[in-house]
Amino acid sequence: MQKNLKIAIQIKGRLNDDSLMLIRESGIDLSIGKRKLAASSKNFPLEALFLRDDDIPRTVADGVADAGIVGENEVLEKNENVIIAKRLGFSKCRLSLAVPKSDEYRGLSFFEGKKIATSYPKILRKFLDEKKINADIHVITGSVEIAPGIGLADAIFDIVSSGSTLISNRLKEVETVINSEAVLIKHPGLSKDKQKILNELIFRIESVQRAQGKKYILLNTPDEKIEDVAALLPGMKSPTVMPLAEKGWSSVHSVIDENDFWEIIGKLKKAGAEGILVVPIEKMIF
Ligand code: PRT
Ligand code: ZN
Repeated sequence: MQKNLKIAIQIKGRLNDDSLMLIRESGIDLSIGKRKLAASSKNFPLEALFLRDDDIPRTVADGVADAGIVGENEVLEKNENVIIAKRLGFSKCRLSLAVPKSDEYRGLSFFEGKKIATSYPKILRKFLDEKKINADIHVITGSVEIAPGIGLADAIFDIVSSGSTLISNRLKEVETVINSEAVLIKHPGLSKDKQKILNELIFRIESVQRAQGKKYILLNTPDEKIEDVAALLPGMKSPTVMPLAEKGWSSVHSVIDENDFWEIIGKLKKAGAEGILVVPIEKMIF
């Protein structure tokens, strides 16, 4: 009997939706029970455990879960014995030092002897030690950004994404200490069977990730223009060219990057392409 891979997922919060979507897009159906503490799959040997993100690194280190999806910031702060198996590319943010907007900032020596409020004391301590800065770390959980305004600290060390929370609290970001994104972590001593399931999961995740930002393009072109049109389409290897029922015309298929989309379409039309169709790609498997 094959054992299931137990994967820890944030129960609610910023990571929950994207984590579940990634699993679904990997073709894994999860039936989530009413109380939403655990879920199992009928079409893949996987079980999900729903936890607070702070608890995920330890749960994976202890082997209660075999793997987990969590912010890299939590992995670094908790410093548990886990391995990052795959970077997932969502929930991107950074951990930064910020000071009151009105303060003059000339460099890290600003923090010498100052009080810094944070929920990430270990990451901050390591950074300050490396930079040989002596500062007082004041640990608070939640609403760190209000600490300078109410006189609780001189500066903060917190997660920044768009930067609007800092602006609305009259703070400015002065040093980025780490960049973070959601990561798939695993227990260091996974059994062979479980590692095999994890490998299959990673293979599927990579196929989904590869397709992100890519479009499948189909177009018609007079045969004499095939070369000009094909030169504009990088494709996975080279574009697929098929004859149309109408003599002297062909259909060309390829994959393009969403970012290059409008530029390429304009060039294709100029080169003689007609009837251009652009469709989303769900997965790309090499
Ligand atoms: O309840 P639980 O403990 O599970 O959740 P949580 O409240 O600890 O975490 P949650 O759900 O808020 O975030 C989970 C993870 O998402 C974090 O650990 C990060 O890895 C990642 N992430 C990405 C963020 C942000 N972006 C983010 N913007 N986590 C928090 N924020 C907060 C930040 O604390 C600050 O208050 O948003 C504010 C800043 O956002 P901007 O856009 O105004 O700069
Ligand atoms: Zn948390």
